[in-house]
Amino acid sequence: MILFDYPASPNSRKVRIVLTEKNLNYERRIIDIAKGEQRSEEYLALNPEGKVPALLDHRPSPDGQPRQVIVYDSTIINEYLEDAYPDPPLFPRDPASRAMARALEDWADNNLVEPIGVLFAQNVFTSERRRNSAKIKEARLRAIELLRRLALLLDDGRPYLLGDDYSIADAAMTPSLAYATQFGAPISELLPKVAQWYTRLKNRPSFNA
Ligand SMILES: N[C@@H](CCC(=O)N[C@@H](CS)C(=O)NCC(=O)O)C(=O)O
Repeated sequence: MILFDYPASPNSRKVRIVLTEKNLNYERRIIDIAKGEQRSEEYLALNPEGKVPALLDHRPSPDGQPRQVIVYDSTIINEYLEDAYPDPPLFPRDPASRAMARALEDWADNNLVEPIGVLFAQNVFTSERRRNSAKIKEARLRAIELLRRLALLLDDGRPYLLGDDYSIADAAMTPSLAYATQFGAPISELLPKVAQWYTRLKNRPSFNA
């Protein structure tokens, strides 16, 4: 398998985490999005969306013919990985819990990502002199406000978002949690249950994927 990714991209990291959790070997091809490589003709032929990540796998077709499979979008790649490589599973079996896992992943991608995007842009793409400290403070607080939703889930003492087992919901939150912490959202002070859960995520080998 080849993963087309960019080290700092949270969506790419979400897939690297799942590949590692599933003990899958893969090669990395870095697409430098800061240089616009995602819009090269060669890459667009693989992923017409012009974004990272994308995954290339080799799997025979249903009639047994060798075949290259290209999948893009982190959520869809992770669902493909679950379907193609079900062990160990990262989606629960129970349909209601599966729906919850998907809802949490979707929330991480579409809601939590918003203040994290601001923190990332301010801290990584903006020179220290031009940084907007009011914007940074607001984004940190917004991240905390959003993460209260996870604190409610974790309030009953469960180790992971869906209960006893690590799942795609935990994997999907990890990149944003890592950036929230790195860029100063006061999680350990204000949301101790979230901080404890985050420590659990950090202790898994996939955290460094
Ligand atoms: N829904 C897509 C979003 C992918 C995405 O936005 N990737 C960003 C990096 S995290 C990217 O490639 N940005 C470059 C661009 O939009 O030109 C996914 O989950 O994979």
